[in-house]
Amino acid sequence: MSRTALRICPLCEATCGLTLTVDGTRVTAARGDREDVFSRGFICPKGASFGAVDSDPDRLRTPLVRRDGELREATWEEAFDAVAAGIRPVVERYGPHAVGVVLGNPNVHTVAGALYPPVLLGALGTRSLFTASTVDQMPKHVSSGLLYGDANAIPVPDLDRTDHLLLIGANPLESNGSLCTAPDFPGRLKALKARGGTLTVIDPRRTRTARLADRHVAIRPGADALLLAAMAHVLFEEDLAALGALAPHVEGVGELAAALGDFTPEAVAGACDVDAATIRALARELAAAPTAAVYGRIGSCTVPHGTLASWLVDVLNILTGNLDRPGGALFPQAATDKTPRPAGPGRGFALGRWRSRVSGHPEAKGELPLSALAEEIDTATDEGEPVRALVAVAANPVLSAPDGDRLDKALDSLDFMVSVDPYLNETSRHAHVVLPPPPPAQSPHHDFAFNTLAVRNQVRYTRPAVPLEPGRMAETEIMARLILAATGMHGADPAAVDAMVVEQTLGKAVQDPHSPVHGRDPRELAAQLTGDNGPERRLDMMLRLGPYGDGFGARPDGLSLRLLLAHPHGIDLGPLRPRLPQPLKTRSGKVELLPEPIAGDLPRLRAALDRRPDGLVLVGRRHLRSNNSWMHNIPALTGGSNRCTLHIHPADAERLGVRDGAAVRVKGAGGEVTAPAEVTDTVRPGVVSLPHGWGHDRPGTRLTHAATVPGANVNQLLDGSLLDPLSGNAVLNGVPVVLTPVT
Ligand SMILES: Nc1nc2c(c(=O)[nH]1)N[C@H]1C(S)=C(S)[C@@H](COP(=O)(O)OP(=O)(O)OC[C@H]3O[C@@H](n4cnc5c(=O)[nH]c(N)nc54)[C@H](O)[C@@H]3O)O[C@H]1N2
Ligand SMILES: Nc1nc2c(c(=O)[nH]1)N[C@H]1C(S)=C(S)[C@@H](COP(=O)(O)OP(=O)(O)OC[C@H]3O[C@@H](n4cnc5c(=O)[nH]c(N)nc54)[C@H](O)[C@@H]3O)O[C@H]1N2
Ligand code: SF4
Ligand SMILES: [Mo]
Repeated sequence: MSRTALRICPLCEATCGLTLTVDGTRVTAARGDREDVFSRGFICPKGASFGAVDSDPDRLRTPLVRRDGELREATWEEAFDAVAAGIRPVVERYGPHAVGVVLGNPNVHTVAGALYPPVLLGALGTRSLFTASTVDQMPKHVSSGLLYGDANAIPVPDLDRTDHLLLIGANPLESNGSLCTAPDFPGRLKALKARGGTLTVIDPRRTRTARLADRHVAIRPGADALLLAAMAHVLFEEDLAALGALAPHVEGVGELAAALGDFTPEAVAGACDVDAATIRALARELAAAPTAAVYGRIGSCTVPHGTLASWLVDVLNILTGNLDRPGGALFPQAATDKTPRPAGPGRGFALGRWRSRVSGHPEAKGELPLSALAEEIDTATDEGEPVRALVAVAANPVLSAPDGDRLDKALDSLDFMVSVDPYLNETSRHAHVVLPPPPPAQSPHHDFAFNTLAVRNQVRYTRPAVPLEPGRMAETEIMARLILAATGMHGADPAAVDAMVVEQTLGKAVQDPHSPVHGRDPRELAAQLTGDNGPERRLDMMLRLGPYGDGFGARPDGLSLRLLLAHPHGIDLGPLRPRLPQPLKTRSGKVELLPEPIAGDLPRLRAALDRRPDGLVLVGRRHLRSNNSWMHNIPALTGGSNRCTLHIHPADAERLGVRDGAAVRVKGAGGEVTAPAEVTDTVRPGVVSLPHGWGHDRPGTRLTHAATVPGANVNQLLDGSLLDPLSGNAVLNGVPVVLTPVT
């Protein structure tokens, strides 16, 4: 007998509500949940393959523990014994920083990934933290930290109400959006056009998104910060800057105008390969639109001036009065956000509080660059101990980060490594212990991360659609036990981890004069929490303390887990609303338009005015049916146009003697790879494109299907030395490469 169950899709940032068909314990179909308050029935091909992703036979069912060099199936007890025995001696002998933690992208797609890594890091006290953020959006965090005093205060474009959208280095028709959570992003762009709005896309490739645009500007990769600086320059020069209601909340406008003096459209045109008239037109259109939003993503972040480009995106929104107004770019307010404090000066954002041991990279948001992970393991210095033990959670840096070959060797040299991962893949094959989480249908879901980036305030929670299979352990429990094993409390009740967090959080809340529970007894509050388990009680607590919460009775209509469970399709909390100055945590209490670290980085941008790459540069691309490195094992999601080919413009192909379909050798600073050429004029001349996440040809993995079409690892072309200096983010786009046809 089949039944249906609701499950929020964890396969990309759009967070669509799915209706799963379940036969016994197997998901046999997935369709869009038409009653979902946010996604209203939308589904994409990846979501439709939820059942195949969920039931992939290569998913690990039991823990693996290395014995005599071989990873073998083991019991959970043996696995956690091995974790405790592996990590504790390293901490005791070499100190906490010798234990590295690597957190990958799926942590933002799981309940466990939101609730437990912060506890692990707090308890370990290590500074050796590396995450997927530094191969992704760290420039945006740094820019927000400096502008607003809060690295997580990221404005999102008001897709459904804007009159003019300027997309930079984003391809939501393939990615379904990022740092802008919007189920059916493509439909929302079409609606923008249908209501008479305009769409402009800046991308060196004529993507599916670019084809939808009213204007597509095929910029030279890596030059966006220059183009955006020139647009801001035009706003000042032509007296188009109009902050409107923002003016009292912003400082540094005059200083900014002076700092951008050199960046005229004529001065940047050569480096951008965009003519000055077009740049002026982009600025004028932005200023003239009744409302407008500038939005930048991967192509604007993973470049040498990623922080400056990310900052300039917000600068343009601010100068045109579009920040924090409907139709512009606004700060969402999620249901699990902390109790909003009253507006006023905050503690500000600090960068570089410590530095990486080998190359001296400054920390950003408590993290060191993922590009520096290999050297932090394989290089001894007088500065301290190398990383000798590693905890990797949902991370595959061997494919996702620069120079996987070096990282491969470094991981092999570790005293101990544990991976929390459903697959034995390029990274987890190096672990001494692999702890496999259950498939998504057996896990609960709430979008702690993405609701803070959503184009509409809403809240949804789905319990596991299918009960845990015998022998499985919830990922939340795996993480709680891992924390205990890593911090000297091996064998304690995992519920103690949640209880401790509840006690600490409520203890703080009752002392906070702005909290709805100020002055109450934390034990009385803890006793009121509902939920079947620790993570549910923590969700209940966060909802009740949050901006829409019931305040444990203070606002009886407010949110709680109980109310959320009574609304299985979610609760709509309304459109994005202006919030300034409340979100600001800068020392001045204002938006600090020209922060010192940014001003200090402008000379480097000025130096780029004269730069013209003389050879080919590489950019990435995403395919709708893929997701980073871990979905190539699903037959339904591979094949067709989802292939690891090198896109090359016909003019370049002709000049270099590259034939369509023939193998080409691509050489970069970190190594070389071979891929079949796909000659296409969707890339601009001078640019070639390879997707990332491929290269499934390493031994010792269990990815049966992926190994049959392994593709090439584009990140082997990088040596890890190219970074955006302020954020430590890897440069993944606009990288110089040399091609030779394979004969
Ligand atoms: N050249 C180039 N490189 C890039 C990019 C690019 O555009 N170009 N993009 C970068 C970006 S944006 C990102 S975010 C990174 C991603 O980098 P990573 O996070 O390292 O890679 P992913 O492939 O997302 O998956 C990480 C791991 O999570 C595991 N996993 C899947 N589901 C779960 C789960 O529910 N629980 C747990 N514990 N594990 C799970 C997978 O098996 C996989 O091993 O890659 C970056 N690398
Ligand atoms: N289908 C699918 N969806 C995904 C993912 C996936 O792997 N597959 N990954 C998820 C993740 S982790 C993330 S972070 C998001 C990313 O979401 P997006 O940022 O929308 O992803 P991309 O498709 O990589 O789009 C980046 C675009 O930038 C362009 N570009 C490259 N260099 C430059 C440059 O210098 N300047 C400009 N202006 N453009 C440039 C590229 O040609 C590309 O079209 O997608 C998420 N969704
Ligand atoms: S768009 Fe993203 S969240 Fe929605 S169904 Fe597709 S993969 Fe899932
Ligand atoms: Mo990402």
